[in-house]
Amino acid sequence: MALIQEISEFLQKGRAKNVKTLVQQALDEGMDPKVILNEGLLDGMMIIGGKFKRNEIFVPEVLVAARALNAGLNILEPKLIEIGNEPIGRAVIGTVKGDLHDIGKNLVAMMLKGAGFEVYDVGVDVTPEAFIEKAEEEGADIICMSALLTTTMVNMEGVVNELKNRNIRDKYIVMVGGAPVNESFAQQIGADYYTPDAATAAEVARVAVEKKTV
Ligand code: B1M
Repeated sequence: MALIQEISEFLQKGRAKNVKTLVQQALDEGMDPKVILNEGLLDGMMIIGGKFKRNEIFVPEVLVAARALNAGLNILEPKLIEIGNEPIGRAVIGTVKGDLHDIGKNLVAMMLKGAGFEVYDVGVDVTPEAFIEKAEEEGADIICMSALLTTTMVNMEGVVNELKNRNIRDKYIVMVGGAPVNESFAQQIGADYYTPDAATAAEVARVAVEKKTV
């Protein structure tokens, strides 16, 4: 079996140690780090995303695959920086003010990473100011907000309003999600996108950033 395919398959099985060893082996054999990233690691993570979306696998399997992805990325990152591999976009993600739920948000962050984004995770209970300051600091393309409580989803609007107050609303794509959130709520608060799950969030973010940069 080709080394690249083995990396993808071990990642899907969540075998972090094997992924780490094989990524190192691929580098030692002189393989292009971008090929290892795109056709090995990210390919495996996209397959996991698809299976999760179709309910063929569940949160624990996604988390172990994500751990394997991170193990591979840790080996690959210095090489990617060396050759100047540009991420497909930069995303700031967090759970909104008053809300401490982070499992879904972490899954979305991992899928974004798996889709080739540079991800800045600002954590939970995040104020509008903190979302925006991080986005400005890192030159983000997209701000991703998660909420799990009906009492906190309203705080998503605070971020959109604060972007408007600062006259920078058009600079950012705003995506919202989480169990109580839906399409009509997203439209009502002036967000650009609502997505129902982590895999869709990564797909939609990729397309939205591509559209933004053309
Ligand atoms: Co909380 N909790 N909780 N809780 N909790 C819920 C959400 C609740 C529905 C349980 C219930 O009553 N049936 C309820 C909310 C009711 C409501 O508002 N309608 C609730 C409550 C009330 C509370 C407390 C207020 C309880 C209390 O203290 N009285 C309290 C609030 C604390 C706070 O946040 N201030 C609280 C606390 C907690 C724990 C700390 C114990 C724990 C959180 C641990 C953690 O996250 N580290 C917890 C948990 C685990 C849950 C449940 C059981 C599971 C949530 C979860 O992780 N789901 C939840 C009940 C339930 O959902 N069945 C519940 C798995 C996760 C993968 O799904 O986050 O929906 P989810 O993410 C999905 C999608 O929504 C989407 O992608 C993910 C999967 O692909 N998605 C996005 C998420 N963010 C996205 C962003 C996007 C796009 C997609 O774009 C940016």
